[in-house]
Amino acid sequence: MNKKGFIFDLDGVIVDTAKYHFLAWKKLANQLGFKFTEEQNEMFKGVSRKRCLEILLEIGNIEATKTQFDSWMLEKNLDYLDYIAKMNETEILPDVTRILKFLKNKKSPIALGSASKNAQPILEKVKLLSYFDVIIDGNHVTKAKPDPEVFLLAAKQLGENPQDCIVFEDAVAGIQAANTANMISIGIGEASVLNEADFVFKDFTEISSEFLEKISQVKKKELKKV
Ligand code: B16
Ligand code: MG
Repeated sequence: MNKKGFIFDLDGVIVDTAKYHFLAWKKLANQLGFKFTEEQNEMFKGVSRKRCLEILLEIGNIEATKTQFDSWMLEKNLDYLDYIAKMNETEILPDVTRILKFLKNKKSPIALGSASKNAQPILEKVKLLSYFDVIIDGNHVTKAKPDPEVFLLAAKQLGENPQDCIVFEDAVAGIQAANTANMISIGIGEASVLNEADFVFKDFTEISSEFLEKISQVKKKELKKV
């Protein structure tokens, strides 16, 4: 297997922390006097914390002062951290560990490319931190997906050319970021939603070692050969 770099998004790819984000945002919305639904929470996937609060306040039609905005962001994060504190290995999504073990055995460089500022503690809680050579998260970037900054920085720190990187993502904005970075994009989720991805799988149980070996031999522009 060639030395391709593999970059994983966190929420929706490695663990399903979206449910905890939802509970924390819902609590804040209810406190501010309006409802927040799971359907609305879909808009928050892959989106930065600050942008999520902006969208939430648009939904509730609420104007906030800078002080209120900052304190609501902090409050939401503290509630979210309470959920994170209780996480363990059982929350790793199906076959993620198998794929990470396979790549590690092949000595493939592995990075995390996530919008979350809580990425490192989450990986520690689920005991996956040691698989990652590089962690790029919301603390390291200034531009949110679909900007490719997070993935380009991950490639740089892995010492890989972007065209030698493969990204696993569950959010449309993340797939767009990977494509703009000229990386092979693999969507994890619904094909109808992630239709801009080079490949889409429902989850990692559908990804074989043979497939990983094959895409490791090609660049994005040669994908038709796979
Ligand atoms: P935090 P990802 C994203 O993670 C989540 O999908 C998104 O809902 C969340 O707002 C964002 O992280 C920021 O998270 O509040 O922990 O900094 O999918 O990019 O791994
Ligand atoms: Mg995600």
